[in-house]
Amino acid sequence: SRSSNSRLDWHSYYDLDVIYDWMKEIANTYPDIVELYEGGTTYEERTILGVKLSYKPNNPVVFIESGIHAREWVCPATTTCILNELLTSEDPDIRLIAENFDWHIFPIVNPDGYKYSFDYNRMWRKTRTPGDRCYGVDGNRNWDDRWLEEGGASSNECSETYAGTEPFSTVEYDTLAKTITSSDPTVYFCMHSYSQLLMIPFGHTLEVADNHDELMEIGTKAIASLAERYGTQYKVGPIYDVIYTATGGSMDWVKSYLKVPYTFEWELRDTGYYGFLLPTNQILPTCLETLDSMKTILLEVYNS
Ligand code: ING
Ligand code: ZN
Repeated sequence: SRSSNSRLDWHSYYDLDVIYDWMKEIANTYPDIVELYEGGTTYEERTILGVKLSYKPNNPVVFIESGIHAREWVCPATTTCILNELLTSEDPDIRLIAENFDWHIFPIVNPDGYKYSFDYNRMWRKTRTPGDRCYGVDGNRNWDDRWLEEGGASSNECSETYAGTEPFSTVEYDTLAKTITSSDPTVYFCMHSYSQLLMIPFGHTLEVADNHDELMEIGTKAIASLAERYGTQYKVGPIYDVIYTATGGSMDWVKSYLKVPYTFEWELRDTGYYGFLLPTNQILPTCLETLDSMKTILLEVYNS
């Protein structure tokens, strides 16, 4: 039996305002545990709204960044569903991870783009910053790590992977990076779709993280537990290996600049049949299997 905090039921995709209202509502419902917080601001002057979930002092921090790409709608849906599970689940392992980490959760770090994908163009990816000829910067190419260096990002403002005019040229990720820095995370999770991959650093080169073997070992266990529930098959590996070269990504910056030990990035369902247009009846299964993998990662971190 799944208790749900009204408004959202994870059988549909919801507009930005509905999701933000739900976040405000859970902050009111759980005033001792949930606190709203502003992770940054956007070009169109929206707030990048997040919540902090904390059951006790001195917990290590898990930061979740989701929805940097507008059209990847299953990401905000999954992230809000996971947030709801952390508050309502009675599974002892979920209670353990919920209560022994502090959670900084940002379901939609590109609210301008998300809104635009609802109202005007379902396939929108970037922010909504205007250029001379085209709109939008790719939020996952604008971070100050090998910015525009080795490939996989573009200097053409009309490209889907436009890196921006300089590192952190977007107010969105300039402000969000400061929030991440001050949250001092031990664990950093990013949510993307689609491809069914669990990725670790780096995107820029074959160079691997200093704790690559540990991340691979944990990631391998995580995709095994993800597969248990419905048989969904994932692959694990560095971004550069399993998907493509990309520079200026948030996880690479968090790993190389903040030296966060545990960094993982999901490419959620599916493998391309529906792609970004994942049917709504797959939201809840995607959430539950993703949480299974997250639980495995965090139990490993907790016991290490
Ligand atoms: N994929 C990611 C993208 O930004 C990625 C893959 C992850 C690249 C991390 C760089 C760093 O292109 C999607 N689906 O957006
Ligand atoms: Zn993405």
